[in-house]
Amino acid sequence: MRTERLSKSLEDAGLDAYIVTREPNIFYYTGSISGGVLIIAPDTSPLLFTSRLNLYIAQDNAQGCNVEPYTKKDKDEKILERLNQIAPEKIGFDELSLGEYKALEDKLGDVKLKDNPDLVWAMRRVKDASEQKFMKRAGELSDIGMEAIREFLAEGVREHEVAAAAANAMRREGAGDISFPFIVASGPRSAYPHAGVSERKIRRGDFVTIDMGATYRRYCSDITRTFIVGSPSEKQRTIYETVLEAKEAALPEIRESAKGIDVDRIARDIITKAGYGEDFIHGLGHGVGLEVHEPPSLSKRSGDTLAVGNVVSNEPGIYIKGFGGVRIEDTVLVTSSGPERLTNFDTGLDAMRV
Ligand SMILES: [Mn+2]
Repeated sequence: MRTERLSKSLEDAGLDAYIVTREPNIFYYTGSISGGVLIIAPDTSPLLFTSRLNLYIAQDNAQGCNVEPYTKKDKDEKILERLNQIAPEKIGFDELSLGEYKALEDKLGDVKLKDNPDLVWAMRRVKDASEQKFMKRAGELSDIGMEAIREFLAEGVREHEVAAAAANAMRREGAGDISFPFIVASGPRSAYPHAGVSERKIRRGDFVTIDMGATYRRYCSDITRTFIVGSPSEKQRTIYETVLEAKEAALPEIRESAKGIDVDRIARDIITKAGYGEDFIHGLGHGVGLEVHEPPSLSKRSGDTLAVGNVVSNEPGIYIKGFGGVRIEDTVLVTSSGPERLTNFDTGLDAMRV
């Protein structure tokens, strides 16, 4: 039980109890999508408080904990009552709003409240066998979505129609949802890493960058491909090949004990040598799991070291204002025998021409 593992990790962190409030964390520990407040302490059974609205789904799905309902009115009171039963000196938590923090601090007297989301992340960043299985399926589903886009994408269609084609294909095959709002960035808009989706009509000669993902059992995939409508210009070809080379050079470095900062540097050096260092305006990658952005990170400032079971994105990019941009991204699992791509859609420039 994950709740039991968290409970056992409290002592080393100098904590007597822990409050979980973030929805993905509640799901991670209990399997319930009800949200609520989970209170964990050694030698007591974990207790999930949830709203009356989500009580039945919590009762039916939550594992490794007892479930109790709260109303808006008695929520604080019930949580406080439970904490008083445990009588801790120091309580850790994943996330509390300033208001929640102050209200608790006020009523708890001498009890110390300590924010310690790392305790949860230490567990969540290492995906177990079942999580890896779900993430592989999420990766396959996003490949299916990208294939639907390749078939649909053409001069004259609009960005939002492109997104719809992929969402439909992924859902039909069993995706629970999309991992995050689509990015369909065509023409000059492909210079925006976070372009969203517009009504722009795709034109001949456009780069079209698609960044999207599917969820399976709530686990995310994250994939980006840049298509080219028609034939690439020489500059487009150079930029595309540079980004692809950077991504391919970084892939074998995504392995056990590698430092996030070093993996980023491998890709960044290639882009810098090609003269586009200033145009690679984000980190190389981020962790992926129940959330599409989580630890560990691959970047210039990363302090993370990769371990078996980590899942990270590998996504170099070049963005030139007024001209356009290219990003190519895969979701990658760190295994004991090296990196394993969870997204396997084509990357060669010829395969990206529509
Ligand atoms: Mn990403």
